[in-house]
Parts: sequence; structure tokens; C-alpha cells
Amino acid sequence: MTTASTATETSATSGPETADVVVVGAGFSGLYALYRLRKLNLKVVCFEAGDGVGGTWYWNRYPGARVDIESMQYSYSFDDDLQQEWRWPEYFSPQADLEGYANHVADRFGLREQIRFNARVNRLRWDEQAGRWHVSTERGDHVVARYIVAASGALDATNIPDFPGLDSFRGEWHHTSQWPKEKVSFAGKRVGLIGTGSTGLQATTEIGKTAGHLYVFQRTPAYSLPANNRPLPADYEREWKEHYADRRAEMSRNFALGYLPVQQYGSVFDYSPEERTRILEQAWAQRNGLLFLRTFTDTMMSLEANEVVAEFIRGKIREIVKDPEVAELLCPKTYPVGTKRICMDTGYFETFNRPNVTLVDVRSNPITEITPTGLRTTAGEYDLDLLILATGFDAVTGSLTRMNVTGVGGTDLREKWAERPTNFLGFMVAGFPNLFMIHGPGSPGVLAQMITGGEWQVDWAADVIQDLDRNGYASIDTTDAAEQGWAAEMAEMAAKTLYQHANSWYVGANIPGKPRYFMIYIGGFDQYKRRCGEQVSKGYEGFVLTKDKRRTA
Ligand code: NA7
Repeated sequence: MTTASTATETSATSGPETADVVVVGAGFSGLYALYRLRKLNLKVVCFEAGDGVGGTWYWNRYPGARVDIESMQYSYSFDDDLQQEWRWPEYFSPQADLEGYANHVADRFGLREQIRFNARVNRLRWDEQAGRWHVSTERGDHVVARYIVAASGALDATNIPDFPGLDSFRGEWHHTSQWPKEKVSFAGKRVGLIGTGSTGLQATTEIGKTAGHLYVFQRTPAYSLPANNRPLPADYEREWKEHYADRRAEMSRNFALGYLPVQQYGSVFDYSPEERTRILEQAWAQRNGLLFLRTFTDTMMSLEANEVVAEFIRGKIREIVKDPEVAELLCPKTYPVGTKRICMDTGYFETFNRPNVTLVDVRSNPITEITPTGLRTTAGEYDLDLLILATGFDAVTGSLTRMNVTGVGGTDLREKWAERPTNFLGFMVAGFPNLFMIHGPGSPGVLAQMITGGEWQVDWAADVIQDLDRNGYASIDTTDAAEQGWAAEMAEMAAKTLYQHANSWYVGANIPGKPRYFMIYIGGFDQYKRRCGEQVSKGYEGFVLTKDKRRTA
């Protein structure tokens, strides 16, 4: 630990409102932060851009939106009464159920009164002299706080590609992550949908059922697995609830914070081609989505092993889709399975057998412009009444960089991250004291179960704040050296996996100009927790703690 005694507090806080902590975002992590920090008797203010709670599950209300982790797991663990009482109707919850759950939690624990809704944070400025953060919002709030918990979301910053002419489109258009609350009707309409990631697949499957005609503009096909979603059987729910404590404990030790009670079969190459096919057939029919990728131990470690599983999935696509040319276009061939977030579907490939659905290959014939009446590619023109952008997010870093964050010396976070988004322990950026990131770069974030991961990171931030307060420190920062060390540790682990082989949002490849950098800590949440704990037990090694002069004088 390094200490310095530089920051002193001025008494000039009579202007703006003051708080101990500002939480940015009332999604699942933000809500838990309010609950947790309240126990420390701190004054906490939360700013939320939307008019309701739920974060990702508030914004992404497009048709078909559904989580890809079982709801018995993808839910809060902090309160046993809550997890015993709450009932999930399906294995994988649709957006409405998740938003309903977030609202229930906000009400049950009285969290709403601390949240300022319709208040998007557009400026976070560190005042070095006072050792305080100034937080401003688009609607004019100004709060001065000691700490920031940035629970602003890993998949929050909408990516609207720079399509020429988009503004000229005379029909209705929506990005899936800014979907209107009012029902959008597709009946009798010519609908265009750009993007075939998880969102595009879910939306296509649902919209294809009612659209007059749906054109799906695909640049890169996705691997998708059957969700095998169904109503949650009462005995399954009962069993989970009887064993919740043990299951949560097991999840907390798991690399992805999941409860994964499935057999792993060893290496793909331990089995004959016939045996492999039999095993994969069984997994395809029985395993819920993501667990399919865990059938063999080396799927995500070896290109050859991965290709066996990838080819099995392509075989399924060719079986399902009746038109062989369309089937071939839908087969992903340019990246290993699992290196972009794997999708889960309930009838996506079958949708292309419908007469009212057309797949358009915009890899061979790119989109050139949006016109007042539709969309033009290098090969032709499509008349549209409604256009949907399922074009994803400036993931992991976007929600942070879009807030105009400036730290010590006025350094802009965007400048700091111009080459790569480094930080220490996925928690703090050097030169941005007292700013704790939840699910930011450098953390396991999106590669672990995010509600439980968020709870853990919030707990850690709360523990650190408590520790600093108890011991008379005013601020905590980290160093460039610690960041470089963490980046090297992350890179070493990532190099052993196949993730570098895909142009995914994990590496920032979906955003023009974004540095290519694998942003996620891939060592697993179990190891991540151990590493965070080690740094604290070594006296906050890698951090810089600054004494509170008022308390030590
Ligand atoms: P994704 O996974 O980033 O998918 C975005 C899709 O949009 C993807 O198919 C992109 O093709 C496509 N896209 C983006 N820009 C363009 C342009 N300019 N032209 C054509 N197509 C484009 O976002 P999602 O919302 O589906 O999913 C995000 C995460 O949410 C998901 O991984 C889950 O974790 C939940 P590309 O692949 O870049 O060629």
C-alpha cells in the first residue's frame, strides 16, 4: 500500500447537494448497491436515465427479449425470503418478468426513494482540491459526493451505426435497446431488421410470426442453440428452493457463478466420431442453452475441438432450414463457436422456412444507405414500413466513456482508454479516485452470471468504503503499474482461449475506432475473488490510499 496525504476537504459545499455515494444506474447492480450501502448509514443518491428500474431489463423491451441464464440462478441471492417467495414462471425469463422482479425488489426493500429517475448522468468530474466527485445530469441535477459506484451497465451504450440517410427514413424506426413501451404492430407491414446477434435472433423469431414481410439483414451469421425453454415445473422450483443456500454457495465458487450440474465428457478427441455425434445429439436435445458448450472440456480451448462442435451446429442448421442456399448463409464459418456470445433461440432457424421471411446477405452486398422509403444495399433496394436496428452496444466501456468522466489533472477517461481500457482488478482506474466500476472492463462481468457477480462487486466496494472510513482515509486510487500488471495477467489468460479469433464486442471490434482489446477477465469469478481478496489482505497492494487530513489533524 502507498499512502499520500494530499487531499483536503474544503468546507464549500453549501451550493450543490452533497452525498456520500452516488450510484449511477438503477439496474440490478445499482439496486443492490442502494440496499447494501444503506446498511453503512451513508447518504446515497442514485441517478437513473430511465423512468423505471431494471437497467438492461428496462431498456431492452423489444419483442422476444429473454435472458439466457436460468432464472432460478439469474436472480438476487442477498435475501433468502426474497428468493423463497419469488416465483419464476419459466426457466428463462422474458423481459417483462425480469422488469417486474426489479420493481418488486425496489418496492420490497424501499429503494425507490433514493432514485432520481429520468436523470441521465452526463458529467462526472473529480475535484482534486476537495477530494470530491461532481455529478451532473442532463436534466440539471448537481450532486457532490465522496464516492461513485458506476453500475451503468456493460450492455447499455446503444450502437447506432452511421448509416447514411437514417434520418430521412419516413417509416418508424427503433433500436432494440430503446424500444418504446407502447406496443409496436408488425401486422401487414414490411419490416427490415439489421443485426443477427442474440437480440436480432430473438426479435426475428417473434416478429416473423406476425410481420407482413420481414427482411433480416445479416452481416455475420450466429451460432445459436436451442433454449429448451419451458414453464418451470413445480418440483424443479421446490427442489431449488429447498437447496438454495447450498446452490448459491456452490455458485459462488464456480468460475461463471453458475450452478452447472452437467456431465463433461473430456476432450472431443477421446471419442469416436459416432460417439461424439451421439453425445452432442443428446446435449442438443436436453441441455439448456449455454450448457451445451460445456459438453466437452476442450471446446473453448482448441480450434480443432471447437470445429467439431461448430460443424455439428452447422449440421443442425442445414437440417432445419429447408432452402439449402439460405441454410448455407445462416451457417457461421468465420469464427469459432462461443467466441462471440453464443445465442439461444426458440425457433430462430425455423423462421427462415416461413414465406414471409427473407434473409438478406449484407456481407456480400453491404448496406449503402437508408432511404426515405427503405434500405439500399449494393445489390438492390428494399421498401420498408418499419426498420429495426438490432446492432448491439458499445459494450463494457461505452456506458462509462459516454458519461464525460474526468479525473486527476482533468484527464478524460476516453483519453486514458484511447489505446486500451486498462484498470486495476476491474475495479478502479488510476487517476480516477473513489470511482468503483461494476461489470466494467477487467472484471469477469459479462462472462459470469451478472446478478450474482454484481452483488459481489458491490459488496467489495461497500467493504472498501467501510474500511477507508474506519481507518481515516479520504480516498483510494490505483497506479499505472498496477493496471499494467492486471492487463498482463488478463492477457496471459485470454491468450490460452479462442476468444481472439472473433471480431466480437468482447474485443471492441463492433465499434469503428475502438481499440481491439479483450476487455473481460477470463480467469473465472472464483479466481477473480481470490485475487481481489489477496490485494486487500496485502494491505491494499496496488492501491494508493490517502489520509483524511481532517480526521488525522
Ligand atoms: P451484438 O451481439 O453486438 O449483435 C449486433 C449485430 O448487428 C451483429 O449481427 C452485427 O453484425 C450487426 N451489425 C452491427 N453493425 C452493423 C452494420 N453496420 N451493418 C450490418 N450489421 C451490423 O448485439 P446484440 O444486441 O444482439 O447482443 C448483445 C448482447 O446482449 C449479447 O451478446 C448477449 O450477451 C446479450 P457483425 O457481427 O458485427 O458482423
